[in-house]
Amino acid sequence: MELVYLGLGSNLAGTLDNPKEQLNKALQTLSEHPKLNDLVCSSFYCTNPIGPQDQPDYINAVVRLYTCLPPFDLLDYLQTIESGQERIRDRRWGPRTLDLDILIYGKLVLNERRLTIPHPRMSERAFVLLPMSEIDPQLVITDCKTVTDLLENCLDQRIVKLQK
Ligand code: 5RW
Ligand code: CA
Ligand code: CA
Repeated sequence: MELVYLGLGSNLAGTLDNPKEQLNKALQTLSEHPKLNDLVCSSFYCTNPIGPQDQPDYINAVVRLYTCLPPFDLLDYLQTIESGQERIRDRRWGPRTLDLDILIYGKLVLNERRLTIPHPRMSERAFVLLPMSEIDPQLVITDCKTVTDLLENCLDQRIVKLQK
């Protein structure tokens, strides 16, 4: 079994009521997979968009789980969930109903066209680090720094914890 952290994001309601429901639906689907075990989800956070600014705020969260799925099988499953929730691949870094990213997969380091692990920008994003620190504040990311250490460089990014 590998310890995996996923990033969840949404800033479009799609056919649901709001982006929060997109995350709730994705969580439900993730938890139904027989090979994704012991899911723990952080709080949801409302976050200013990073990248293009002409889009709504995001709802972001992080999930920790255990799995025996190989990384590309896990990626396939995440992309199936994204498609099932009407993700439209419009422009790069544009708004979306659902984004599911593999942030960390055990101790794996991978640089391939479809998949880079650890996620290349996670160590500078409050919308990843703050929810992650809720689950595992002492988690070591880049072989030297903890999530909590890395968060210190992200204090300028606006992020608001939502009530559960
Ligand atoms: C684009 C990440 C540029 C880093 C991207 C960049 C987001 C987001 C994106 C998300 C928030 C990817 N995804 N902003 N921007 N939350 N708040 O999930 F430098 S696009
Ligand atoms: Ca992403
Ligand atoms: Ca993605």
